[in-house]
Amino acid sequence: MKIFSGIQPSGEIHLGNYLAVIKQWLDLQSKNDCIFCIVDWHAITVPYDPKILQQKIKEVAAIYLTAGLSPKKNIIFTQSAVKEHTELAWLLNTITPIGDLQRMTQFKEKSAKHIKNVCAGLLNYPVLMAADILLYQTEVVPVGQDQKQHVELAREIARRFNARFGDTFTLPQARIMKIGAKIMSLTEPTKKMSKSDKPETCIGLFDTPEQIKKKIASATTDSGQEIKYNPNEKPGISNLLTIHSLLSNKTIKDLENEFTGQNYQTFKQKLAELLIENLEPFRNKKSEFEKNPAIIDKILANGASRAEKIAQETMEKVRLAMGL
Ligand code: ATP
Ligand code: LTN
Repeated sequence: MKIFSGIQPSGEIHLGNYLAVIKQWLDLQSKNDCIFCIVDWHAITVPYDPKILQQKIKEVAAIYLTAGLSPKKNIIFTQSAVKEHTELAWLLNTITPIGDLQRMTQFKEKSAKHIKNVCAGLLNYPVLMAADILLYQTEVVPVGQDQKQHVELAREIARRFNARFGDTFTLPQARIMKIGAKIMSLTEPTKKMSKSDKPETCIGLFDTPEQIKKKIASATTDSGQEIKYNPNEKPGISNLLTIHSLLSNKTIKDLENEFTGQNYQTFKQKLAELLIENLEPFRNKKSEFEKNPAIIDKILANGASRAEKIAQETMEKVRLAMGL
């Protein structure tokens, strides 16, 4: 199957990105044609620091590689290196009703958060995302729960384009994990863990053991002391159980049994140990890539030239279909 997905080079890549998305990519890479993108044009739709954007792009690439994504088997590249993404986004803008964009949950949330800086790019964000997906005739888009609505819109845009200009695009669909599709904030477990929130709300993949211990120890838990999964009544401990389950490959039921009669503090200590162990490769490899940034530049350049070939083929079809 043809797979496409991406992560924005904004903020610190966190456990939610890793458990809900990168882990899916790792499962998919052996049997599918996968493209993993670093979506820098999406990251600049909210205020950002141009001086550190390139460093952030490399950091995301380092995370992809450290997690175990193969640059030979998969195409790994930066969105802005393939100009066809903007060309297709513009063309798709002409068939996308503004109303569809205004009702997107992410647009409503982000425009409320950045009230003084609501640019047209933030509204058109899902059209660029549709272009990313449709350029590569993608069948499956592995993402977290919050991006499902955008993938559905991409499918609708493709359907509309095909109906108006003739069969051109494959209709994509989202792939979402059954457990862990939405990892919650450590301090406000009814909100999703997000890159753009304060550091104490999320575990970054490069966090030190001390930071991990501190953040888990102060993660919000619920009233009572029982280690029981119940996202409505006990969102804090349920989120921590989900994280444990995804890292240890134990079911939530098994974890509830294992921790029967124990308190939150003991559970949190065990979870912190598990996180420290699982994130160790990220901390170690980060310095390796920092010492030799040329490796990453080469991988991204190679990925961009492979991606560009596919993107150009699609664009030829699109221009012809639209009479351009
Ligand atoms: P921001 O919150 O600042 O928009 P983000 O943390 O959502 O950033 P993205 O680059 O937008 O990061 O997301 C990359 C991928 O990670 C997307 O597929 C998204 O659905 C997924 N994702 C992000 N946060 C979570 C989370 N808390 N739980 C599960 N998946 C998540
Ligand atoms: N909007 C996504 C990032 C993204 C993406 C994509 C994901 C941009 N283009 C194409 C999958 C496919 C987000 O995670 N916020």
